Amino acid sequence: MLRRRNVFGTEAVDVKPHDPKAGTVSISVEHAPVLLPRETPVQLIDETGTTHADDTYAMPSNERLAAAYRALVNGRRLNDQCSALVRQGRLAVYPSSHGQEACQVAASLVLSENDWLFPTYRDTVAIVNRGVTPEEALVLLRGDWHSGYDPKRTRVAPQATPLATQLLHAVGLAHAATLRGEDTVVMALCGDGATSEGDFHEALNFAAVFMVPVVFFVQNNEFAISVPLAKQTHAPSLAHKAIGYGMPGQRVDGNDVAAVLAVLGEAVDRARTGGGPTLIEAHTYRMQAHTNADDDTRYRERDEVKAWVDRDPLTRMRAYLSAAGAWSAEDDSALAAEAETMASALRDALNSEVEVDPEDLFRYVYASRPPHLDRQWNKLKDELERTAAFEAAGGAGAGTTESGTKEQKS
Ligand SMILES: Cc1ncc(C[n+]2csc(CCOP(=O)(O)OP(=O)(O)O)c2C)c(N)n1
Ligand SMILES: [Mg+2]
Repeated sequence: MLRRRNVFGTEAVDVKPHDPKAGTVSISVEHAPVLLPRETPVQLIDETGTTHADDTYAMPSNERLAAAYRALVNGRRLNDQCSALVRQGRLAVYPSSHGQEACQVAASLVLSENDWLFPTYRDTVAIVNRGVTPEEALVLLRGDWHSGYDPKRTRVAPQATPLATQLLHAVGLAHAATLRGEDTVVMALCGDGATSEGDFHEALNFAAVFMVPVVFFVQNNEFAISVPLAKQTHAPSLAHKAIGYGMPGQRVDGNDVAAVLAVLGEAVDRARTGGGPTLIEAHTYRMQAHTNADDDTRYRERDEVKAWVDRDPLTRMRAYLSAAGAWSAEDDSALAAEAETMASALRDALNSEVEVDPEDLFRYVYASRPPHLDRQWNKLKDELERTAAFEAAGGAGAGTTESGTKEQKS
């Protein structure tokens, strides 16, 4: 018999360990209701900056909220700078988390140094907040061939583009850490669309059965490119899926950084003290298009977007901190200067030209290169050599030489 923490309190409950031979189950039906999320998302500060006391989740300290607000403002500046760099041709693509910064910031702030973060393509602000530099984070999105950072340095896995694949990796790493006796919790991020993937199911099922210390954090931003949530699932909420796996689920206002910090923090504590995984759904909104390659005016009304702009995560936190006497106009100026310094350094870094080796396109996938890739490389090499020879002979200007002009006339 194992002694595990009750999912919503410190009181322990006796549960039988899963033993397939004995046919026992890991949690009894009478405990099932504590796994259900709330009917309405947890909210500690509403869009006007007004507080709502909660019996389960305590308000974080003003010091912690001020640190979170600084990260929100820097995160917004990073998002908007990256979107501008796409338009300037300096980044190939940027999936912005503009509007989702409260989730981004809280997901990294609740982790300790030994913990790991498993992000998606949209989570650049979260990984920068954990210590990856903006320049490193953007190497992939500017079109280089690999991740620009060492995952082990900051304990941030590479940003995953194939949906939900990172959830399995996250569970594997967390399980391995437990077997080694390490004090490591893993935060695994995904979007609402990713919850329809088979990998999502497999990751949650494995994590629950083996009581793996992982927090699944779904940023429900209402869309998977142009597919709205209503076409994604018929579940009462995404957090309700947790009970099907036997883990607690919770819903939180994803634009209230105080609530996201409290709810994620509680789940991280539970994971760290042997209480197993949790599924958390943040209700937020993708305020901009999916990426620069998407036109969101084709599938959603401007009024809908405007209603979410009114629930901006930055505005309410500024209002709360100011009313609490924990933020001043001078703090605004200092923070704006800090954000501009970061944005300017990022522009400089991305305005420099990179030297890439075209053969890297064909390296590192196979130990020895198969014939079809060899043929492709030889074709490209030939093309590059002919271009180099053309440029060495004067390039486009070669046609203006005397002989070239004569040839053209003839
Ligand atoms: C396995 C897989 N299938 C399809 C895609 C194409 N795709 C890229 S982003 C995306 C939408 C994902 O939506 P969601 O999980 O809600 O994340 P969001 O982009 O809203 O952050 C899709 C379908 C993919 N990247 N991977
Ligand atoms: Mg989404």
